[in-house]
Amino acid sequence: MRKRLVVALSGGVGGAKLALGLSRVLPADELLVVANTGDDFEHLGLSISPDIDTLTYTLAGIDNPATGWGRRDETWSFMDSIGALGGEDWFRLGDRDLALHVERTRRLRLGQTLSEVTSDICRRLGIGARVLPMSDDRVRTRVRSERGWIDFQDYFVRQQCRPVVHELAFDDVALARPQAEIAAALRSGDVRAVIVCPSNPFISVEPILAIPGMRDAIKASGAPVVAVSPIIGGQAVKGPTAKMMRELGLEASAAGVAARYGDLLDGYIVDHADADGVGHVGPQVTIAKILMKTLDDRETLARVTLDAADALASQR
Ligand code: FO1
Repeated sequence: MRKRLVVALSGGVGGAKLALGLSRVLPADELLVVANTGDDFEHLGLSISPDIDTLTYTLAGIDNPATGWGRRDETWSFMDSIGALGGEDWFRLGDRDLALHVERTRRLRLGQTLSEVTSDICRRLGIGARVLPMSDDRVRTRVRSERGWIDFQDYFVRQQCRPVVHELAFDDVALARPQAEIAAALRSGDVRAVIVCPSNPFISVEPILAIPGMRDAIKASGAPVVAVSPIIGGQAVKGPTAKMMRELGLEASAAGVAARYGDLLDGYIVDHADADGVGHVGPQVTIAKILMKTLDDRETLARVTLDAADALASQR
């Protein structure tokens, strides 16, 4: 019986790009995308899940191509009015995007789980693949800078990643349980590959792996685990990955990211620019073009990643 299911771990804009590539080369029922929820926060009285929404909008083809987050064809009347009233307008919520946050908040207050809300929104947006939060329990990423602990979105958006990061914490992760369908999928024996998307390892992937039982479930799935480097030529494609690695005293390189994942990885997809630096990393390296500018780039990288996983599986 051929193993069918691809489980992708994703957060942020880079992860969503590869998730889109995977969704275009796999049947809908063969892709389950695990969304980081450590970036979630309450803002303006709303429950906001940025990485879920970035995945949802991207897979639905309604993402803002310029930013990678939020929706295309947006209007900003609400933000303009909030600003005029002296309210908080540093976290940009477009009028169409705002409706999602208001509706999700309403349903969560009714007692629905984040998974139930997310699944229904994906269905309404015509997304066939499963997009699920890593857990239905609350996890919050916080950053310790020279001025003490700050919430993630305050660091990432309001302060535009300027503070120096001395430490990261995922509050309440020790109490969080892997989302039920994800845990069941990993136990099914039906997993073809676990793909770690090119997301920031610290803020997008480690919250997922820090959930008790998640890392073990991935390893026990029997599937090859293949990551795509989020670093090209020593630089992050987007966001603070390289800066964070330097501030945390780590080597800001593709090899440094592989080392961070430890023994989790069986395969690692690295750009030509970093081919020389990854000779000594543990996982089996595949050199490919990993900068995704076009839709075709996304699909090609998805195929390269799946081929690497299949090759590893056949070696078992
Ligand atoms: N990122 C920004 O840099 N500035 C914003 O104003 C902003 C608003 C925003 C609204 C909704 C949403 O889903 C994401 C948004 N993001 C914004 C991105 C978000 O902060 C990051 O994508 C993740 O939290 C980190 O990957």
